[in-house]
Parts: sequence; C-alpha cells; structure tokens
Amino acid sequence: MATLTVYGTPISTYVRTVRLLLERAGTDYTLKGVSIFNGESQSADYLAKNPFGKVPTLEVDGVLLYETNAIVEYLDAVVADHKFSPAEPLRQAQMRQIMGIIDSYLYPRAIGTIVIQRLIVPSQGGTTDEALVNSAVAPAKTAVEAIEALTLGTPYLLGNDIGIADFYLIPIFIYLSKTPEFAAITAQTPKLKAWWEHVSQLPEVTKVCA
Ligand SMILES: N[C@@H](CCC(=O)N[C@@H](CS)C(=O)NCC(=O)O)C(=O)O
Repeated sequence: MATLTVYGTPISTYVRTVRLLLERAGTDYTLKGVSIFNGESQSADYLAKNPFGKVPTLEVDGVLLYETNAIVEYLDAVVADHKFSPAEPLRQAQMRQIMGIIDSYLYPRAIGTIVIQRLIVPSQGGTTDEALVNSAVAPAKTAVEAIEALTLGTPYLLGNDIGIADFYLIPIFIYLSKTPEFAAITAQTPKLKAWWEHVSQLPEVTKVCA
C-alpha cells in the first residue's frame, strides 16, 4: 500500500473532502498542516508542491497530486475499490455534475463569500460586507437547488451508499449551516435537509469536521 500524505489546513473544506474519504475507507494517512492564513500555502516550499498555492495536495510515495477531484477519484480507485462512485454511468456523471456545481457555483458563493464574510471576517476583527453576502444568497440557492434536483437522498446524495458527492457537499454544509443565510438557501430543498440531518451525525464527519 502506498504511503499517503495530505498537505493542507484541517479547516479547509476541500481538505475535509479528501479526509472524509480516507477516514470512511479506514486508510492510514498522514496530515501535514499547511496554513492558508499565515502565508505558508504561498511559500516557495509549498508552491513547489502545488503551483496554485491551494490545499489540499496529496503525496503518494513521493508523487504529488493536486486538485481535489483528481485526488478523490484516485483514492477511490486505490483505497476503496471504487465504492465511493456509482457504478451506473448516468449516476457517475451526476456525481461529477455535483462536484462541478460545487466547484464552479456553490463554493465561491457559500464559502468564498457568505462563510468568509459571516464567520471569518468578524473573527479577525473586521465587519461583514452585508451587500456582498446578500448578493451571494440567490446564486448559492440556485446551486443548492440544482443539487437537490439531482439528489436521491436514500439516504445519501446518489443512493444507498455514501460517496464522493457526499464528501464534497458535507464540508460546505458544515460551515453554511452556521450562517443565518442557510435557512433561505435550503428553504426549497427537503431532500437535502433530510440528508443533512443524517450525514451530520456520522462519526467520520464528527472526527474530520469537528
Ligand atoms: N481547485 C482546488 C481548490 C482548492 C481550494 O480552493 N482550497 C482552498 C481552501 S478550501 C484554498 O487553498 N484557499 C487558499 C487560497 O485561495 O489562497 C481543488 O479542487 O483542490
């Protein structure tokens, strides 16, 4: 079995996505802290691992892999025998559709704007930009409702088995659910509300996202 090292900040949603998969698979790995708050992720040392200065980066026996979608699909193959991806091609495409919706539309609004403005800025002594938060609610709602439309919720996003789509959305909901905007964003998503009640209690989620 390869030696796996995850570089990244433990509170990063994308780092959590990778760790949720590893924890659920019961795989040994090392987490090496790289802060995105004190310049460490922009240091020459880290940029040599990931030229974009983003976390996570996965090191596999000395080979570096970055971009969370590439990392989780690789790990799914080597540590989980593909059990975290639907076997059926259409469902597999829907898994990638959910990952794409999160990367392109949900993360920038939900985390990059609402969570940063509501939780991070005040914790650092700043003032929330209310106009910026308000402008992010409608696009975040559109993205969550698009995921709702793809969700089976029986009980996981794409069926009976937890998988990569769940590992992508759980870390976003962890933070978004702590903001006042969560209620409006999820007002029309009953399947996701039931999903969230279930997955937020899972032991891996408590361990990785505490
Ligand atoms: N496309 C990257 C995005 C990763 C990403 O945005 N990570 C955030 C933390 S959740 C980060 O590194 N932020 C630091 C920064 O933007 O400087 C991936 O899929 O891995």
